[in-house]
Amino acid sequence: MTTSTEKKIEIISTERFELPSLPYTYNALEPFIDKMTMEIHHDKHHGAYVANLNKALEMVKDAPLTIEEIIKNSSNYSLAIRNNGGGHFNHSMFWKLMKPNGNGQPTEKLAVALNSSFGSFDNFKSKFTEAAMKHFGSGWAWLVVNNNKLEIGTTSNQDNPLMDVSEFKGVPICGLDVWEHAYYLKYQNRRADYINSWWSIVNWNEVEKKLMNAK
Ligand code: MN3
Repeated sequence: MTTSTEKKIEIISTERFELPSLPYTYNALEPFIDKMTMEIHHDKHHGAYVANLNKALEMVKDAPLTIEEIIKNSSNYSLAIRNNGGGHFNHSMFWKLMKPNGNGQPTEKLAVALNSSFGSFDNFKSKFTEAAMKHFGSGWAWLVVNNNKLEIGTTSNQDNPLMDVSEFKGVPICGLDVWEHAYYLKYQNRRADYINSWWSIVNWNEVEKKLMNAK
């Protein structure tokens, strides 16, 4: 017990944050998201957020050990920590929010919550799609729990609704990366086609799990 605790602290203090592995292979989300996009997005983009976050944290004395603490208190930190910490947090969540061979339908408890907030699953999808389409430039579209209600909104760059600096707030239970790096190789400028494809690979079990945890 003591040994494993010591070991854990040692790992955190020397390496801070690590790039998590994808929960599936690079080509698992094809044809909706192609292998090369996943390789570059995960290894290069997410990899760079982790490396740059660790570098920026070297300057911080007594930085928190969890990414959640850093995100929630982002006003205390530099812009580099806000951007790269957000990048690490958002992408770690994003990979798990997708899965191969999804059936496109929400799980039971989630469907009830979506129906009660948005009238129907289709209405939720069209409102979320609209928010993701209308977001200008780089950022994320989110489904959040805020004061026990489900809400849709967006953030710019790598901001997250949990950040104290974010205008749109809540506990995110689903999120879509609308940076061009997420879709440009396959979809070029066609963000609408990317969003439409993404609905086929949403991991609704994960969204429901996050909904239950947020309550
Ligand atoms: Mn991205």
